[in-house]
Amino acid sequence: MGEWGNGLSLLLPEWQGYGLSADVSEGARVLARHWWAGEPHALIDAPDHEVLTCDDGVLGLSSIEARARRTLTLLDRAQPARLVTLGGTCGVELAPIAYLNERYRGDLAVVWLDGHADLNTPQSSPSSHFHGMALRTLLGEGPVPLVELIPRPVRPAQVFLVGTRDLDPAEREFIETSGVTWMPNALFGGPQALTSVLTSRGFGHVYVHFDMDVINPTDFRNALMHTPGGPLLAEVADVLSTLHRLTDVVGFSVLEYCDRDRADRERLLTVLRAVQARSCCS
Ligand SMILES: [Mn+2]
Repeated sequence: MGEWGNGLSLLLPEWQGYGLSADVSEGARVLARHWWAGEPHALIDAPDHEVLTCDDGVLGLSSIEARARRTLTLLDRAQPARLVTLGGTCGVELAPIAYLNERYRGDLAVVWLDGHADLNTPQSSPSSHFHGMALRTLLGEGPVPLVELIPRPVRPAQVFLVGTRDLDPAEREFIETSGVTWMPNALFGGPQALTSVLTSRGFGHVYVHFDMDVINPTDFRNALMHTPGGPLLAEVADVLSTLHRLTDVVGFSVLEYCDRDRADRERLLTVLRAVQARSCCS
């Protein structure tokens, strides 16, 4: 996708938010090679081998913080109006969403296409893995060194959890009390349910977070976390293309991809190329 217009493509192959495996680093690099095909992009690399320490309940916190700082510095200098991010884990979302939320002064709907809510705090997390805390941190509640990097926390009213179905008890409680919008079945039967809610709330800009584990694992094998249930890839593709057609998508991320099955890689690339064509021509 390269530096299209005043947009920037970011490759953030960080695995540290999951703590155990470098598969998602390789997955992000493989997707970048095929999807972006040599077009320019910014890279904040992560070492394949690193011994992580657990600080304040977060595995790899200092490693994650250093890369989030570098990414924010890069974005503040480049000042892109649009961003496409290939990660790594959901933990890489901190800098792209924090940057865009500040740039658009909170006029940003955050559509979280994910089997998980990523709404744990360091205290509630069963795993200490930051990728399960990324969205809560963006909402201003998370590990202090990371919260302090965020100029303008996301408000709960900006958040739309779509296809989300595997929740920890503390996440469920937060969803019920905070005012975030939870649409676990919004992708079944077409994208209208989601787009009409976004339109009625009056957002001028949209961020689309796409964790591979939103897809039903019986239909797609290349997600890091296999999460039972969920929409088919074709249903996700339908909502992605509709969002890009009907709303101003200023940020799009593709995360937690593991390059296990070649046919599934090709099916995903077909979807991503269709979305790309739409954003270029709109
Ligand atoms: Mn996730």
